[in-house]
Amino acid sequence: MANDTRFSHASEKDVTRAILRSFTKELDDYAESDAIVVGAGPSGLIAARELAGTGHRVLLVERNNYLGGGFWLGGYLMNKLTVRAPAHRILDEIGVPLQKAQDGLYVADGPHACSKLIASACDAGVRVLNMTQIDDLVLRGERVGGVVINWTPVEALPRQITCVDPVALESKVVIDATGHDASAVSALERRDLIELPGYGAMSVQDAEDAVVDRTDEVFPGLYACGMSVATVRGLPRMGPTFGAMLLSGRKVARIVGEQLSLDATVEEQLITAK
Ligand code: 48F
Repeated sequence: MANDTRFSHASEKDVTRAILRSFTKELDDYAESDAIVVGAGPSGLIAARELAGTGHRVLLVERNNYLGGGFWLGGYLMNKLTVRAPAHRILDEIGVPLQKAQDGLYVADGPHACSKLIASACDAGVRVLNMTQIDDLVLRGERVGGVVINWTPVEALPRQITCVDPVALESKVVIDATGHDASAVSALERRDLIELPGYGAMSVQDAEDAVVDRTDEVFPGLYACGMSVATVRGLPRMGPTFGAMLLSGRKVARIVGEQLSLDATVEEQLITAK
């Protein structure tokens, strides 16, 4: 009789091949996707989750090993997050316990909220490339058509000892969710295709509404959400309150989703007309 308390047999090469085949298959499948979200902070995680949840193929690219960006901590290394109404409803939806600090201001536990958000993005079907940094964009004429990536350790070493060419991934749209850096949009600034004013001084009260209001396409095929919107539009920073990250991520997913559906309809009509 089989003893089911013992591990089943697998040798070293079997383990290596299982990892390798699974990873390369996924990378092959996602060399072309509907949307690439750059940056796995709160805004990127929500944007990716909502787009994948509506049936789109979404790849999330993150330069760190861990996902979550600034969402593990609520500011000054204290792991309690604040969100203001109405954004608390998103945390409620994904099952994050909230404490009411005062009317319209809620506190969540950072590790609990962040891990739930990551899990909900993965559950929705988002695929992740971590330890991967985007250092440029693919441009097709006047439109963004993908990202140029390399391993983070390669990017972190001096060029003279890592002459490793990057590779590129194609997508219908790219979403810059890289926080204050606005890394994807910066690639256009380097070519004088866009101006990047940088974010302004902290104003909790004004910044959150402004970031959500200005969340949109910033260049054909390139969208921004979260703190990168503040950098791209010259808006105030909001400090350690995260409601605008969640609502901005949700808003960009809605705009991108509508655009992708519209493009698919036009494509179908063209095929039928042929
Ligand atoms: O900074 P981050 O959490 O961005 P966010 O979603 O949220 C901002 C808040 O955390 C906070 C705030 C509001 O309360 O002011 O700062 O806008 O996450 C950005 C993620 O993008 C990754 C980075 O490691 C982080 O996880 N990232 C940045 N540049 C690149 C990148 C790049 N070039 N390639 C890949 N990932």
